[in-house]
Amino acid sequence: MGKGIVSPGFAGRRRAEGPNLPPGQYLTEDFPVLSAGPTPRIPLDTWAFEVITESGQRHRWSWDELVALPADDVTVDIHCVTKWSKLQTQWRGVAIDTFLEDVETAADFVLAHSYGGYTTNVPLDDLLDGQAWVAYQYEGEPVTPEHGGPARLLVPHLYFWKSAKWVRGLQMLLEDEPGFWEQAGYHDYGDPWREQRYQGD
Ligand SMILES: Nc1nc2c(c(=O)[nH]1)N[C@H]1C(S)=C(S)[C@@H](COP(=O)(O)O)O[C@H]1N2
Ligand SMILES: [Mo]
Repeated sequence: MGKGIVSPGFAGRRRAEGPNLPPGQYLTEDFPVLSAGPTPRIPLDTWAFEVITESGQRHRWSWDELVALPADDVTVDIHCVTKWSKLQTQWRGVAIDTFLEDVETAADFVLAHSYGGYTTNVPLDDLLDGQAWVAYQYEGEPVTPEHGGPARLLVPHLYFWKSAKWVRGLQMLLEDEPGFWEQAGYHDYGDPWREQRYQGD
């Protein structure tokens, strides 16, 4: 993602457009909140994350099981389709690879589901090999409800609408199925570096 090209001493708020900024994006230091509906509040004792295969098998993790899994601390740039980008955000979360270790699937596609009903689709390959996480800490603190806590999907190499807040599960699919924004005309894949904002881009 071009990290390290800009020297640390130059990483201040006045950094101009550069190799870290996809086309059409501007930098922001704030962390805007973008939610299509009300913020769900999910108590940790009822929270769960599920992987559901195309044959209907369910794999489930409670909150305590989630936080007991090996976690990664990652620093990533995030890019919203409304054109803000935020560089070097820090998260702690569990790689999607970890949840899929014992899951048998022939699926090529995933539909992520959130508490509250939001959905978004991502090719399975884009969630593997340390490219995506279920993130539960942001900058060393629990992810706030507005930003998707208790836990959100983090898929930083795609536009940020793919990073489902309040994630509750991943549904494995043999055929691609558009999610909430994709049905509304946003791009099926959403690569910020190719500026895939809308269908047809
Ligand atoms: N469940 C859910 N996840 C969501 C959204 C949403 O409305 N609901 N908005 C998406 C969009 S468009 C963006 S840009 C990011 C915003 O995350 P933030 O509010 O933490 O900045 O969340 C994404 N994930
Ligand atoms: Mo967004």
